[in-house]
Parts: sequence; structure tokens; C-alpha cells
Amino acid sequence: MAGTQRYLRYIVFAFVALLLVFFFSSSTVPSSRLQSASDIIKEQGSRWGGSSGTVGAKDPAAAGQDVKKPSVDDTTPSPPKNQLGMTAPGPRMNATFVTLARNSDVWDIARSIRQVEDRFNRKFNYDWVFLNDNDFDETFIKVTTSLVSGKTKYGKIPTDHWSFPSWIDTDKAARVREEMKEKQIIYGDSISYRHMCRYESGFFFRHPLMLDYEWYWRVEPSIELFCDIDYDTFKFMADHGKKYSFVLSLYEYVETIPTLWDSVKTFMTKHPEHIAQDNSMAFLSDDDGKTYNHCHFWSNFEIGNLNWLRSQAYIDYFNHLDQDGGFFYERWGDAPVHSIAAGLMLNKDELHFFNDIAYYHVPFTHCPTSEKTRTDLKCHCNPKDNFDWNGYSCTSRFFEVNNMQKPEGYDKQQ
Ligand SMILES: Nc1nc2c(ncn2[C@@H]2O[C@H](COP(=O)(O)OP(=O)(O)OP(=O)(O)O)[C@@H](O)[C@H]2O)c(=O)[nH]1
Ligand SMILES: [Mg+2]
Repeated sequence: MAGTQRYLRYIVFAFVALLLVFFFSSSTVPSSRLQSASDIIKEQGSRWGGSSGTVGAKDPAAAGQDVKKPSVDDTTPSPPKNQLGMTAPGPRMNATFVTLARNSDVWDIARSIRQVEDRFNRKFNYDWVFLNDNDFDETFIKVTTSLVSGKTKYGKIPTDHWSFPSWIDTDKAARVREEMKEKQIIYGDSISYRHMCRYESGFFFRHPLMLDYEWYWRVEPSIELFCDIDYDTFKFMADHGKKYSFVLSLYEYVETIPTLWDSVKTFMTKHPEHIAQDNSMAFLSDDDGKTYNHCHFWSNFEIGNLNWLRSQAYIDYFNHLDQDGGFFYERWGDAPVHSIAAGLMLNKDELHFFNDIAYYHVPFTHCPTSEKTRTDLKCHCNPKDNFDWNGYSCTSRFFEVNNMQKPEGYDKQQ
């Protein structure tokens, strides 16, 4: 019996010994894992460039070298262009934006470009031509190039397109400017404003940079666009046989154009062949052409056809007005000059009112009357600011002349 007990004790002892051996041999596995984790930490420390104390010796600052401080600009990820699929598919028209500006206009035109890009051009990437009577400076070129999604082009205006023509009596023009200054007529005493109006009336579409294009969209500094424009407006013009368009219309300041209509009437007599059959005389005159009612499309916004402006009809018209001298002896604006041309030399159905282009140029706003249009197009204009149905606007007349139905709610905005 005592032998059996001893025998059993040996077995238990051997079993415990075996357990101990197994325990010690298996406990080496976690130890090797800890080892490799610390290796990983060390490895990552060297990849991160110095957060671990062991890589301090590689720190350029510690080594006394110049260090480029991290810039917040570098924290912005830069996905490849168009990664977000924002560019509209399909071919493009032969079209460009065009802006006449001084270098000092840079920040005001920057605001306009941003609006045009956000609401329209980021999807279409049309070019942008900038014109100036001086050389554009580096800042202007750098800022505008960075904002435009299409190609940018910068042109200098030839001196003879921005100076008094030979037939103008400059003393007489100077006297007019004095008189207009006394009468406090806006820009009445400005020479450069007159050159600007004459240039926009008769020359911008002939600038060598513009000759490459068929369509233009004019943009001025400090304008605003309030609604998304998700379709190609140039293509719309072409597809619908349109040549000239507007968003705001109003009555011109009479003192700036006292003899403009006389000049237009002699042109009509001289060139009846240029007058369109189905013209918009009823928009321009209340007495079948005897007098001008001063209605015009506001030309700081225009989408139009450059070939029409370069046509013999328009060139004859401009030359005729230019010879009469009213750009300098009065202060003829390019808005009534373009509008009268469009009203008389184009057929009614070649004009277009862009209701869906909600727009502001100090001090007037065009904001679509219909609430549905405003919400569909994500507009942010206040409908109370809409000028369309105001007594000083000519848009109501445009609707009537063209037998267009006024939008619901227009009467509440009168
Ligand atoms: N290069 C150049 N551009 C000019 C000059 N005067 C005006 N412009 C530009 O011509 C366009 C019309 O001029 P604006 O000063 O906007 O004239 P406006 O729209 O009648 O008047 P406000 O906008 O109310 O001042 C704008 O695109 C101006 O940047 C000038 O002397 N030189
Ligand atoms: Mg302006």
C-alpha cells in the first residue's frame, strides 16, 4: 500500500513538472510579440520624421539647418481638377466672356468673376478676354487668371480706338464737359468715361483677341449673379436664333443723349436696307419713331453675337453716330447705342430676356418673379429687390411688345 502511494506521488510530481515546462515554453510567444511591436513603433517614429526621441539626431533644426515652417496652405488637399465631375459634358460654343477694366478694378472684377464661375462657368470653362487702354499689371493678370476656369487673354486697346477722332472739335467737347459738370450729370465731366462708351459701342468686338469668337458675355466689376445657370447660355442663343439679350432695362438719362435719336433717324433714312422688317420700334418709341422714349437694355450685362456687331449694318450704324460726334459733344452711352441697334436692325425674335439670370449691378436687381424659379435655381436674391415691374423699368413694355405673358405675381411687385 505504501509502495502504491509513493508510486502515485511520483506520477503527480511528474505531471506538475510537465505542466511547468509547458507553461515556460509557451510564455516566450507574447514576449516575442512585444518585441516586434516596439520595432514597429521605432520604425514609424523614423517615418513620421522625429516625434520619437531616438530620431532627434536627424532633426534639421537640431542640426542647426534652416527649417521651412509648415504652412496652413499645405493642409488643403488638392484633388485632381474636375474630380468632382462638375464640368458639363458636350461640345462648347465659340464664345468668351469679355471685360473692359483698369488695373485698379482688379478686386471688383475678382468678385464678379467668382460669381460667374460659381454660378455658371465652373461647369463650362469658357475663356475670358480682358481689355484695357493701358497694359495690365502683374497683379491683375495673376488674380484674374487664378479665378477663371477657362483660358484668360489680355489685350491692349489701340490708341486710335481710345482717343478723340480727327473730326471732333476738342474745345467744343471741353465746354460740354464743363456744362455737364455744373449740371451735376453723372460722369458728365469725364473724358475717359466717354472713350469707354465709344469703345464699347463700336470697337470691343473688333479687337484682335475678339476676332476668334462668335459669342460674347460682357461682365463688369462688382456685379452679382443670384441663381444657378446649369445650361449653356451661348448654345441657347444659337439654338433659338438669338443675337442680343438683356436682364434689366430702364429709361436713359435724357440729358446725356439729347440728339441721339435725330442721328438715328438720319441713319434710318440713309440706310433703310439695314432696318429689320419685324423690328422693335414699339419698344423704343411711343409715336412710331418720331421720338425716342429712352427705353434701353442695360448693357453692363450682355450676351450677344459678335458677328452681328461686326456686320456691315452695325458698322454703318456706328460710323454714322460716331461722325455726328455725340459721344463727345453729349455723353452717349453704349447702352442706348446697342439697344437702338438691336431694336431696329434685329427682328423681335432675335432678342432675348434672360429671366433665369438673376443679376445685380448697382443700383438695380433682376430677381425672377416666380418663387418656383427661384427655388429650382437656388437663387439668393430678395424678390422685393426685383426691378422688372417698377415704373422706371422698360421690361413690362418689352413683354407687351412681344406678346409675352407676365409671370404670376408680377402685379404685386409693381
Ligand atoms: N480700361 C478702362 N476701363 C474702364 C475705364 N472706365 C471704365 N472702364 C470699364 O468700363 C466698364 C464700364 O465702366 P463703369 O465705371 O462700370 O461704368 P458704369 O457701369 O456706367 O458706372 P458704375 O458701374 O456705376 O460706376 C467697366 O467694366 C469698367 O471697368 C477706363 O478709363 N479704362
Ligand atoms: Mg459698371
